[in-house]
Amino acid sequence: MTTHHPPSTANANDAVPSLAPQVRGSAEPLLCDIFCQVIDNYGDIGVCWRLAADLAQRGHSVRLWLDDKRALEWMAPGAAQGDWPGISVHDWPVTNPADSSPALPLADVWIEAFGCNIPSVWLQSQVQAANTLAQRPAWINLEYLSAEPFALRSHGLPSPVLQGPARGWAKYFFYPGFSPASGGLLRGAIAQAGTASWAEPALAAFAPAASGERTVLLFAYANAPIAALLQALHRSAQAVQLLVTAGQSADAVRFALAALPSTVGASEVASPGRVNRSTFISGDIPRAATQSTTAALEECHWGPLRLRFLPFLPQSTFDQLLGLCDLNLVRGEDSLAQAVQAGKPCVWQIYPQDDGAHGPKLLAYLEALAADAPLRAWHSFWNGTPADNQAAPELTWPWEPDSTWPQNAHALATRLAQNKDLSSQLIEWALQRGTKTPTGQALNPRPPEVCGAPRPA
Ligand code: TRH
Repeated sequence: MTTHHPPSTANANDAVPSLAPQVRGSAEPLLCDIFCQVIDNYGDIGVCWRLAADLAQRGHSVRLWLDDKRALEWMAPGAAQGDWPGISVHDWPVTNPADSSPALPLADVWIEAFGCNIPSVWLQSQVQAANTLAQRPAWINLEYLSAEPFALRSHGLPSPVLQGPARGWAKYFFYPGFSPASGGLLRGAIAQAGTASWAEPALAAFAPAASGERTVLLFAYANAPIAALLQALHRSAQAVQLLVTAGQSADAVRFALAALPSTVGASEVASPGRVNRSTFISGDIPRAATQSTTAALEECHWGPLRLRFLPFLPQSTFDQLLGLCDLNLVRGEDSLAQAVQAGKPCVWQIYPQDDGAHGPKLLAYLEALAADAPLRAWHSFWNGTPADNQAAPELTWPWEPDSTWPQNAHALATRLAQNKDLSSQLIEWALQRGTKTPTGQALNPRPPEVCGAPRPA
Protein backbone atom coordinates (compact mmCIF):
# COMPACT_ATOMS: atom_id res chain seq x y z
CA MET A 1 0.00 0.00 0.00
CA THR A 2 1.39 3.39 -0.92
CA THR A 3 1.46 6.26 1.50
CA HIS A 4 0.65 9.83 0.65
CA HIS A 5 2.39 12.17 3.00
CA PRO A 6 3.72 15.68 2.80
CA PRO A 7 7.37 15.80 1.81
CA SER A 8 9.63 16.08 4.81
CA THR A 9 11.57 18.90 3.19
CA ALA A 10 8.53 21.18 2.98
CA ASN A 11 8.49 23.97 5.50
CA ALA A 12 5.02 24.63 6.81
CA ASN A 13 5.81 28.31 7.19
CA ASP A 14 6.93 28.88 3.65
CA ALA A 15 4.89 31.23 1.54
CA VAL A 16 2.96 29.62 -1.28
CA PRO A 17 5.55 29.31 -4.00
CA SER A 18 4.72 29.94 -7.57
CA LEU A 19 5.55 27.66 -10.43
CA ALA A 20 3.52 30.02 -12.55
CA PRO A 21 4.26 31.34 -16.00
CA GLN A 22 6.74 33.90 -17.23
CA VAL A 23 6.77 31.61 -20.24
CA ARG A 24 9.70 31.95 -22.52
CA GLY A 25 8.68 29.63 -25.29
CA SER A 26 5.86 27.20 -24.79
CA ALA A 27 6.24 25.95 -28.36
CA GLU A 28 9.69 24.59 -27.65
CA PRO A 29 9.55 20.79 -27.97
CA LEU A 30 11.07 19.09 -24.96
CA LEU A 31 12.28 15.58 -24.34
CA CYS A 32 10.74 14.31 -21.10
CA ASP A 33 11.56 11.21 -19.10
CA ILE A 34 8.69 9.98 -16.91
CA PHE A 35 9.64 7.38 -14.29
CA CYS A 36 6.82 5.27 -12.87
CA GLN A 37 6.87 2.34 -10.50
CA VAL A 38 3.56 0.55 -10.28
CA ILE A 39 2.75 -0.19 -6.66
CA ASP A 40 -0.76 -1.51 -6.96
CA ASN A 41 -4.00 -0.48 -8.63
CA TYR A 42 -3.99 1.65 -11.76
CA GLY A 43 -3.45 5.18 -10.50
CA ASP A 44 0.33 5.37 -10.85
CA ILE A 45 0.39 4.18 -14.42
CA GLY A 46 -2.89 5.98 -15.16
CA VAL A 47 -1.48 9.40 -14.22
CA CYS A 48 1.83 8.76 -15.96
CA TRP A 49 0.18 7.59 -19.13
CA ARG A 50 -2.23 10.52 -19.11
CA LEU A 51 0.65 12.95 -18.69
CA ALA A 52 2.72 11.24 -21.39
CA ALA A 53 -0.18 11.32 -23.86
CA ASP A 54 -0.92 14.96 -23.12
CA LEU A 55 2.70 16.05 -23.52
CA ALA A 56 3.05 14.09 -26.76
CA GLN A 57 -0.14 15.64 -28.10
CA ARG A 58 1.46 19.04 -27.54
CA GLY A 59 4.46 18.06 -29.66
CA HIS A 60 6.87 17.03 -26.91
CA SER A 61 8.68 13.69 -26.86
CA VAL A 62 8.22 11.35 -23.93
CA ARG A 63 10.12 8.31 -22.72
CA LEU A 64 7.95 6.45 -20.24
CA TRP A 65 9.96 4.19 -17.92
CA LEU A 66 7.83 1.50 -16.27
CA ASP A 67 8.53 -1.43 -14.00
CA ASP A 68 5.23 -3.06 -14.97
CA LYS A 69 3.56 -2.50 -18.33
CA ARG A 70 0.65 -4.90 -18.04
CA ALA A 71 -2.11 -2.37 -17.48
CA LEU A 72 -0.95 -0.37 -20.48
CA GLU A 73 -2.20 -3.18 -22.70
CA TRP A 74 -5.82 -2.08 -22.14
CA MET A 75 -5.29 1.48 -20.95
CA ALA A 76 -3.40 2.50 -24.07
CA PRO A 77 -3.48 -0.29 -26.63
CA GLY A 78 -0.40 -0.23 -28.84
CA ALA A 79 1.59 2.05 -26.53
CA ALA A 80 4.09 -0.59 -25.49
CA GLN A 81 4.56 -1.46 -29.16
CA GLY A 82 5.42 2.15 -30.06
CA ASP A 83 2.17 2.96 -31.87
CA TRP A 84 1.66 6.33 -30.14
CA PRO A 85 3.51 9.18 -31.88
CA GLY A 86 5.92 10.96 -29.57
CA ILE A 87 5.90 8.28 -26.86
CA SER A 88 8.30 5.42 -26.32
CA VAL A 89 7.71 2.96 -23.50
CA HIS A 90 10.75 1.47 -21.78
CA ASP A 91 11.53 -1.09 -19.13
CA TRP A 92 12.59 0.32 -15.78
CA PRO A 93 16.19 1.46 -16.39
CA VAL A 94 18.35 -0.84 -14.33
CA THR A 95 21.13 -1.10 -16.89
CA ASN A 96 23.49 1.60 -18.04
CA PRO A 97 21.72 3.60 -20.79
CA ALA A 98 25.10 4.24 -22.37
CA ASP A 99 25.04 0.55 -23.32
CA SER A 100 21.83 0.90 -25.29
CA SER A 101 22.00 1.23 -29.01
CA PRO A 102 21.45 3.84 -30.32
CA ALA A 103 22.60 5.83 -27.28
CA LEU A 104 19.74 7.69 -25.66
CA PRO A 105 19.99 11.47 -25.55
CA LEU A 106 19.80 13.40 -22.30
CA ALA A 107 16.24 14.55 -21.57
CA ASP A 108 15.25 18.14 -20.79
CA VAL A 109 12.87 17.12 -18.02
CA TRP A 110 12.93 14.26 -15.53
CA ILE A 111 9.64 13.48 -13.86
CA GLU A 112 9.69 11.03 -10.97
CA ALA A 113 6.13 9.99 -10.22
CA PHE A 114 4.92 9.61 -6.65
CA GLY A 115 8.25 9.51 -4.88
CA CYS A 116 9.93 6.85 -7.01
CA ASN A 117 13.65 7.32 -7.51
CA ILE A 118 15.58 7.14 -10.75
CA PRO A 119 17.80 4.03 -10.50
CA SER A 120 21.37 4.99 -9.68
CA VAL A 121 22.96 3.30 -12.69
CA TRP A 122 20.79 5.43 -14.96
CA LEU A 123 21.27 8.55 -12.92
CA GLN A 124 25.03 8.14 -12.91
CA SER A 125 25.29 8.06 -16.69
CA GLN A 126 22.80 10.88 -17.21
CA VAL A 127 24.53 13.16 -14.72
CA GLN A 128 27.77 12.51 -16.58
CA ALA A 129 26.05 13.41 -19.86
CA ALA A 130 24.59 16.52 -18.28
CA ASN A 131 27.97 17.65 -17.02
CA THR A 132 29.57 17.06 -20.42
CA LEU A 133 26.85 19.05 -22.18
CA ALA A 134 26.63 21.69 -19.44
CA GLN A 135 22.88 21.08 -19.43
CA ARG A 136 20.86 20.17 -16.42
CA PRO A 137 17.41 18.61 -16.79
CA ALA A 138 14.54 20.19 -14.87
CA TRP A 139 13.81 17.55 -12.21
CA ILE A 140 10.32 17.13 -10.87
CA ASN A 141 8.83 14.96 -8.18
CA LEU A 142 5.20 14.65 -9.25
CA GLU A 143 3.04 14.10 -6.20
CA TYR A 144 -0.48 12.87 -5.46
CA LEU A 145 -3.48 15.10 -5.92
CA SER A 146 -4.59 16.60 -2.65
CA ALA A 147 -6.62 19.60 -1.50
CA GLU A 148 -4.84 19.62 1.88
CA PRO A 149 -3.02 22.83 2.83
CA PHE A 150 0.37 21.11 2.93
CA ALA A 151 0.12 20.40 -0.81
CA LEU A 152 -0.17 24.08 -1.68
CA ARG A 153 2.59 24.97 0.73
CA SER A 154 4.88 22.33 -0.72
CA HIS A 155 4.13 22.91 -4.38
CA GLY A 156 7.30 24.10 -6.09
CA LEU A 157 9.65 23.64 -3.16
CA PRO A 158 13.11 22.29 -3.91
CA SER A 159 14.33 19.10 -2.33
CA PRO A 160 18.13 19.14 -2.35
CA VAL A 161 19.81 15.92 -3.45
CA LEU A 162 22.23 15.10 -0.65
CA GLN A 163 23.97 12.04 -1.99
CA GLY A 164 24.71 10.00 -5.09
CA PRO A 165 25.80 11.14 -8.53
CA ALA A 166 23.45 14.16 -8.54
CA ARG A 167 24.58 15.42 -5.14
CA GLY A 168 24.10 19.18 -4.99
CA TRP A 169 21.27 19.18 -7.52
CA ALA A 170 17.64 19.68 -6.54
CA LYS A 171 14.32 18.14 -7.43
CA TYR A 172 11.14 20.18 -7.17
CA PHE A 173 7.83 19.11 -5.71
CA PHE A 174 4.93 19.40 -8.08
CA TYR A 175 1.51 19.06 -6.48
CA PRO A 176 -1.63 18.71 -8.58
CA GLY A 177 -4.63 20.43 -7.07
CA PHE A 178 -7.97 22.14 -7.44
CA SER A 179 -6.81 25.66 -6.66
CA PRO A 180 -5.26 28.10 -9.16
CA ALA A 181 -2.18 28.23 -6.91
CA SER A 182 -1.61 24.47 -7.20
CA GLY A 183 -0.08 22.47 -10.03
CA GLY A 184 -3.54 22.04 -11.57
CA LEU A 185 -5.18 18.95 -13.00
CA LEU A 186 -4.36 16.76 -15.96
CA ARG A 187 -6.97 17.15 -18.64
CA GLY A 188 -8.10 13.85 -20.06
CA ALA A 189 -10.25 13.10 -23.07
CA ILE A 190 -13.52 14.51 -21.77
CA ALA A 191 -11.99 17.57 -20.11
CA GLN A 192 -10.34 18.42 -23.42
CA ALA A 193 -13.22 17.62 -25.74
CA GLY A 194 -15.95 18.95 -23.44
CA THR A 195 -18.47 16.35 -24.45
CA ALA A 196 -18.96 12.79 -25.67
CA SER A 197 -21.85 10.92 -27.22
CA TRP A 198 -23.29 7.47 -26.66
CA ALA A 199 -23.45 7.21 -30.43
CA GLU A 200 -19.66 7.06 -30.72
CA PRO A 201 -18.55 3.56 -31.74
CA ALA A 202 -16.40 3.05 -28.62
CA LEU A 203 -19.34 3.94 -26.35
CA ALA A 204 -22.43 2.65 -28.14
CA ALA A 205 -22.25 -0.74 -26.40
CA PHE A 206 -22.58 0.95 -23.00
CA ALA A 207 -25.49 3.24 -23.88
CA PRO A 208 -28.54 3.22 -21.61
CA ALA A 209 -31.82 1.76 -22.80
CA ALA A 210 -34.02 4.29 -24.58
CA SER A 211 -36.66 4.04 -21.84
CA GLY A 212 -35.14 6.82 -19.76
CA GLU A 213 -32.79 4.49 -17.94
CA ARG A 214 -30.13 6.36 -15.93
CA THR A 215 -26.49 5.31 -15.88
CA VAL A 216 -24.22 4.96 -12.86
CA LEU A 217 -20.53 4.13 -13.31
CA LEU A 218 -18.98 2.07 -10.54
CA PHE A 219 -15.20 2.17 -10.04
CA ALA A 220 -14.57 1.20 -6.43
CA TYR A 221 -12.36 -0.57 -3.95
CA ALA A 222 -13.58 -3.80 -2.43
CA ASN A 223 -14.33 -2.17 0.92
CA ALA A 224 -17.07 0.05 -0.52
CA PRO A 225 -20.58 -0.68 0.79
CA ILE A 226 -21.56 -2.26 -2.50
CA ALA A 227 -24.39 -4.41 -1.17
CA ALA A 228 -26.01 -1.34 0.38
CA LEU A 229 -25.62 0.55 -2.89
CA LEU A 230 -27.25 -2.26 -4.87
CA GLN A 231 -30.14 -2.35 -2.43
CA ALA A 232 -30.60 1.41 -2.55
CA LEU A 233 -30.64 1.35 -6.33
CA HIS A 234 -33.00 -1.59 -6.34
CA ARG A 235 -35.34 0.25 -3.96
CA SER A 236 -35.41 3.42 -6.03
CA ALA A 237 -38.18 3.53 -8.55
CA GLN A 238 -35.79 4.68 -11.25
CA ALA A 239 -34.57 2.36 -13.99
CA VAL A 240 -30.78 2.37 -13.70
CA GLN A 241 -27.99 0.60 -15.51
CA LEU A 242 -24.97 0.16 -13.28
CA LEU A 243 -21.80 -0.01 -15.37
CA VAL A 244 -19.39 -2.04 -13.28
CA THR A 245 -15.74 -1.54 -14.16
CA ALA A 246 -13.48 -4.54 -14.51
CA GLY A 247 -11.26 -5.84 -11.72
CA GLN A 248 -11.89 -5.22 -8.06
CA SER A 249 -15.26 -3.48 -8.56
CA ALA A 250 -16.65 -6.37 -10.58
CA ASP A 251 -15.41 -8.93 -8.07
CA ALA A 252 -16.96 -6.96 -5.23
CA VAL A 253 -20.31 -6.68 -7.02
CA ARG A 254 -20.40 -10.39 -7.77
CA PHE A 255 -19.60 -11.12 -4.17
CA ALA A 256 -22.32 -8.74 -2.96
CA LEU A 257 -24.88 -10.34 -5.28
CA ALA A 258 -23.96 -13.77 -4.00
CA ALA A 259 -24.35 -12.58 -0.43
CA LEU A 260 -27.77 -10.99 -0.85
CA PRO A 261 -30.08 -12.45 1.79
CA SER A 262 -32.83 -14.53 0.28
CA THR A 263 -35.38 -12.24 1.95
CA VAL A 264 -34.41 -9.46 -0.40
CA GLY A 265 -34.71 -11.71 -3.36
CA ALA A 266 -31.33 -13.12 -4.26
CA SER A 267 -33.19 -15.68 -6.30
CA GLU A 268 -34.68 -12.86 -8.36
CA VAL A 269 -31.26 -11.91 -9.64
CA ALA A 270 -30.37 -13.39 -12.97
CA SER A 271 -26.84 -14.25 -11.93
CA PRO A 272 -23.80 -13.17 -13.93
CA GLY A 273 -21.70 -15.84 -12.18
CA ARG A 274 -21.18 -15.87 -8.47
CA VAL A 275 -17.95 -15.77 -6.53
CA ASN A 276 -17.19 -16.81 -3.01
CA ARG A 277 -14.78 -15.29 -0.54
CA SER A 278 -11.88 -17.46 -1.65
CA THR A 279 -11.98 -15.96 -5.13
CA PHE A 280 -12.65 -12.46 -3.87
CA ILE A 281 -9.57 -10.29 -4.22
CA SER A 282 -8.68 -7.38 -2.02
CA GLY A 283 -6.37 -5.48 -4.33
CA ASP A 284 -6.03 -4.65 -7.98
CA ILE A 285 -2.80 -5.98 -9.36
CA PRO A 286 -2.47 -4.37 -12.79
CA ARG A 287 -3.93 -6.94 -15.09
CA ALA A 288 -3.71 -7.64 -18.74
CA ALA A 289 -6.98 -7.43 -20.67
CA THR A 290 -9.08 -10.51 -20.19
CA GLN A 291 -12.07 -9.60 -22.30
CA SER A 292 -12.33 -7.92 -25.66
CA THR A 293 -13.99 -4.50 -25.73
CA THR A 294 -16.31 -5.68 -28.47
CA ALA A 295 -17.57 -8.83 -26.74
CA ALA A 296 -21.17 -8.74 -25.48
CA LEU A 297 -21.35 -7.36 -21.96
CA GLU A 298 -22.10 -9.76 -19.18
CA GLU A 299 -25.30 -8.50 -17.62
CA CYS A 300 -27.92 -9.27 -14.99
CA HIS A 301 -31.13 -7.65 -13.72
CA TRP A 302 -32.58 -7.03 -10.31
CA GLY A 303 -35.88 -5.21 -10.51
CA PRO A 304 -35.30 -1.76 -12.03
CA LEU A 305 -31.55 -2.29 -11.70
CA ARG A 306 -29.56 -3.59 -14.66
CA LEU A 307 -25.97 -4.52 -13.88
CA ARG A 308 -23.51 -4.59 -16.76
CA PHE A 309 -19.92 -5.74 -16.40
CA LEU A 310 -17.42 -3.77 -18.45
CA PRO A 311 -14.15 -5.00 -19.89
CA PHE A 312 -10.99 -3.04 -19.04
CA LEU A 313 -11.32 0.08 -21.18
CA PRO A 314 -8.80 2.32 -22.90
CA GLN A 315 -8.29 5.38 -20.73
CA SER A 316 -9.85 7.74 -23.26
CA THR A 317 -13.01 5.60 -23.37
CA PHE A 318 -13.10 5.51 -19.57
CA ASP A 319 -12.86 9.32 -19.56
CA GLN A 320 -15.66 9.64 -22.07
CA LEU A 321 -17.92 7.47 -19.94
CA LEU A 322 -17.33 9.89 -17.06
CA GLY A 323 -18.74 12.61 -19.27
CA LEU A 324 -21.87 10.61 -20.11
CA CYS A 325 -22.97 8.90 -16.91
CA ASP A 326 -25.56 10.46 -14.60
CA LEU A 327 -23.50 9.53 -11.55
CA ASN A 328 -19.85 8.50 -11.36
CA LEU A 329 -18.66 6.55 -8.33
CA VAL A 330 -14.90 6.85 -8.67
CA ARG A 331 -11.86 5.95 -6.62
CA GLY A 332 -8.22 7.04 -6.37
CA GLU A 333 -6.97 10.41 -7.57
CA ASP A 334 -6.83 10.08 -11.31
CA SER A 335 -10.44 9.10 -11.94
CA LEU A 336 -11.53 11.72 -9.41
CA ALA A 337 -9.64 14.45 -11.26
CA GLN A 338 -11.30 13.45 -14.52
CA ALA A 339 -14.73 12.98 -12.95
CA VAL A 340 -14.86 16.48 -11.44
CA GLN A 341 -13.71 18.00 -14.71
CA ALA A 342 -16.35 16.03 -16.60
CA GLY A 343 -18.98 18.15 -14.86
CA LYS A 344 -21.20 15.22 -13.84
CA PRO A 345 -22.25 14.29 -10.28
CA CYS A 346 -19.59 12.14 -8.69
CA VAL A 347 -18.72 10.53 -5.39
CA TRP A 348 -15.13 9.80 -4.46
CA GLN A 349 -13.96 6.70 -2.67
CA ILE A 350 -10.57 7.64 -1.30
CA TYR A 351 -7.66 5.18 -1.29
CA PRO A 352 -7.62 3.87 2.28
CA GLN A 353 -4.35 4.13 4.19
CA ASP A 354 -3.31 2.15 7.23
CA ASP A 355 -2.50 5.24 9.28
CA GLY A 356 -5.83 6.94 8.53
CA ALA A 357 -4.25 9.76 6.50
CA HIS A 358 -7.12 9.44 4.03
CA GLY A 359 -9.62 10.93 6.52
CA PRO A 360 -8.28 14.52 6.55
CA LYS A 361 -7.57 14.27 2.84
CA LEU A 362 -11.20 13.47 2.08
CA LEU A 363 -12.41 16.31 4.30
CA ALA A 364 -10.04 18.76 2.59
CA TYR A 365 -11.48 17.73 -0.76
CA LEU A 366 -15.05 18.29 0.42
CA GLU A 367 -14.05 21.67 1.84
CA ALA A 368 -12.37 22.65 -1.43
CA LEU A 369 -15.61 21.87 -3.21
CA ALA A 370 -17.74 23.64 -0.60
CA ALA A 371 -19.73 20.40 -0.61
CA ASP A 372 -23.33 20.60 0.58
CA ALA A 373 -24.89 18.29 3.16
CA PRO A 374 -26.24 15.65 0.74
CA LEU A 375 -22.85 15.36 -0.95
CA ARG A 376 -21.14 14.99 2.43
CA ALA A 377 -23.68 12.32 3.41
CA TRP A 378 -22.90 10.40 0.23
CA HIS A 379 -19.16 10.57 0.90
CA SER A 380 -19.46 9.42 4.46
CA PHE A 381 -21.68 6.52 3.39
CA TRP A 382 -19.40 5.55 0.53
CA ASN A 383 -16.16 5.82 2.52
CA GLY A 384 -17.48 4.12 5.63
CA THR A 385 -17.17 0.40 6.06
CA PRO A 386 -20.64 -0.88 6.86
CA ALA A 387 -21.01 -4.60 7.29
CA ASP A 388 -22.18 -6.62 4.33
CA ASN A 389 -25.80 -5.91 3.47
CA GLN A 390 -26.12 -3.01 5.89
CA ALA A 391 -28.84 -0.73 4.61
CA ALA A 392 -27.81 2.50 2.93
CA PRO A 393 -29.00 5.76 4.45
CA GLU A 394 -31.62 7.63 2.48
CA LEU A 395 -29.42 8.70 -0.39
CA THR A 396 -30.37 11.44 -2.77
CA TRP A 397 -29.98 10.79 -6.46
CA PRO A 398 -28.91 13.37 -9.02
CA TRP A 399 -31.89 12.58 -11.24
CA GLU A 400 -34.42 13.55 -8.59
CA PRO A 401 -36.46 16.51 -9.88
CA ASP A 402 -35.34 18.98 -7.19
CA SER A 403 -31.68 17.90 -7.12
CA THR A 404 -29.11 20.68 -7.51
CA TRP A 405 -26.32 18.13 -7.84
CA PRO A 406 -26.03 18.24 -11.66
CA GLN A 407 -25.83 22.02 -11.74
CA ASN A 408 -23.31 22.11 -8.87
CA ALA A 409 -21.13 19.56 -10.66
CA HIS A 410 -21.32 21.55 -13.85
CA ALA A 411 -20.42 24.78 -12.04
CA LEU A 412 -17.41 23.09 -10.42
CA ALA A 413 -16.11 21.88 -13.78
CA THR A 414 -16.53 25.37 -15.22
CA ARG A 415 -14.55 26.80 -12.33
CA LEU A 416 -11.78 24.21 -12.70
CA ALA A 417 -11.54 24.84 -16.43
CA GLN A 418 -10.38 28.37 -15.63
CA ASN A 419 -7.29 27.04 -13.83
CA LYS A 420 -4.17 26.34 -15.80
CA ASP A 421 -3.90 22.59 -16.42
CA LEU A 422 -1.04 20.49 -15.07
CA SER A 423 0.80 19.79 -18.33
CA SER A 424 0.86 23.46 -19.31
CA GLN A 425 2.23 24.43 -15.91
CA LEU A 426 4.80 21.71 -15.95
CA ILE A 427 6.10 22.62 -19.40
CA GLU A 428 6.18 26.33 -18.62
CA TRP A 429 8.07 25.62 -15.44
CA ALA A 430 10.57 23.36 -17.21
CA LEU A 431 11.22 26.01 -19.84
CA GLN A 432 11.53 28.72 -17.27
CA ARG A 433 13.72 26.87 -14.80
CA GLY A 434 15.36 24.29 -17.00
CA THR A 435 18.17 24.31 -19.45
CA LYS A 436 16.63 25.32 -22.73
CA THR A 437 16.00 28.66 -24.31
CA PRO A 438 13.04 28.98 -26.68
CA THR A 439 15.43 28.38 -29.56
CA GLY A 440 16.79 25.22 -28.01
CA GLN A 441 20.24 26.46 -27.04
CA ALA A 442 21.66 25.18 -23.80
CA LEU A 443 21.98 27.57 -20.89
CA ASN A 444 24.56 27.24 -18.20
CA PRO A 445 23.07 25.34 -15.32
CA ARG A 446 22.09 27.56 -12.45
CA PRO A 447 22.63 26.59 -8.84
CA PRO A 448 19.50 24.76 -7.74
CA GLU A 449 18.82 26.93 -4.72
CA VAL A 450 18.53 29.92 -7.07
CA CYS A 451 16.56 28.39 -9.93
CA GLY A 452 14.05 26.71 -7.68
CA ALA A 453 13.70 29.07 -4.78
CA PRO A 454 10.08 29.84 -4.07
CA ARG A 455 9.22 33.42 -4.82
CA PRO A 456 8.09 35.67 -2.04
CA ALA A 457 4.32 35.90 -1.68
O1 TRH B 1 -6.63 2.51 -9.56
P1 TRH B 1 -6.73 3.55 -8.52
O2 TRH B 1 -7.41 3.14 -7.31
O3 TRH B 1 -5.31 4.11 -8.21
C1 TRH B 1 -4.83 4.24 -6.91
C2 TRH B 1 -4.78 5.66 -6.47
O4 TRH B 1 -4.23 6.54 -7.42
C3 TRH B 1 -4.02 5.73 -5.18
O5 TRH B 1 -3.91 7.00 -4.70
C4 TRH B 1 -2.65 5.13 -5.39
O6 TRH B 1 -1.88 5.22 -4.27
C5 TRH B 1 -2.83 3.70 -5.75
O7 TRH B 1 -3.56 3.63 -6.95
C6 TRH B 1 -1.52 2.98 -5.93
O8 TRH B 1 -7.56 4.82 -9.08
P2 TRH B 1 -7.20 6.01 -10.05
O9 TRH B 1 -6.17 6.90 -9.44
O10 TRH B 1 -8.46 6.65 -10.42
O11 TRH B 1 -6.57 5.33 -11.33
C7 TRH B 1 -7.31 4.51 -12.18
C8 TRH B 1 -6.79 4.65 -13.60
O12 TRH B 1 -7.23 3.56 -14.39
C9 TRH B 1 -7.28 5.91 -14.28
O13 TRH B 1 -6.27 6.46 -15.07
C10 TRH B 1 -8.41 5.42 -15.17
C11 TRH B 1 -7.87 4.07 -15.56
N1 TRH B 1 -8.86 3.10 -16.04
C12 TRH B 1 -8.92 2.84 -17.40
O14 TRH B 1 -8.18 3.45 -18.19
N2 TRH B 1 -9.80 1.89 -17.85
C13 TRH B 1 -10.62 1.20 -17.02
O15 TRH B 1 -11.41 0.35 -17.48
C14 TRH B 1 -10.54 1.51 -15.60
C15 TRH B 1 -11.44 0.76 -14.65
C16 TRH B 1 -9.66 2.44 -15.16
